[in-house]
Amino acid sequence: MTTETTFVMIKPDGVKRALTGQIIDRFERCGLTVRDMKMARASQTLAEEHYAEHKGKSFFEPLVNFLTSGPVIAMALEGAEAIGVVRKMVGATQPKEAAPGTIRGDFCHMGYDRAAEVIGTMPNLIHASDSPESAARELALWFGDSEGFKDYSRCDAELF
Ligand code: FUP
Repeated sequence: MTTETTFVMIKPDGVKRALTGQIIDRFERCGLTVRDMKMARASQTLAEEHYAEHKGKSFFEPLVNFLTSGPVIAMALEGAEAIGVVRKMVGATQPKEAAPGTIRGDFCHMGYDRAAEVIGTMPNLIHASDSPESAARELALWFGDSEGFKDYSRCDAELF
């Protein structure tokens, strides 16, 4: 088992819907350790860099506008195979395809389709790194050189 740290962000729709506690609870319950966390408002530049892989696509501009439309919660989460585990917990990109039991599947309701049509991009609550390379890039982008709070262990760490 490889211990990994992944970058996770609750997007403006998740913050505005007051879902931050329920979402973070899921990660804590499955044994992940919070190494860093902050509430932040992405600048235009940060949002464009975060979604650089989508530059040039039709939804890029609405996506950046959406990400800068309100505060987000940015997190560094550590655990065994954390990158893949968190992606599974987040669910499919399109809310209507996200399985029940996943964060998007459980919290994105039918109104999300309409919202996507209106704003030109899918407001799907949460972002999570999809590979070790993107985790390293996104952690550096949002948290800089900081290693986060490496100096503590969960009280149940010995059990896992
Ligand atoms: P994910 O890794 O699941 O967040 O998905 P992507 O990196 O493929 O997409 C990033 C964001 O772009 C999504 F959260 C929503 C938006 N998007 C669209 O609006 N339309 C698309 O066709 C694909 C992505």
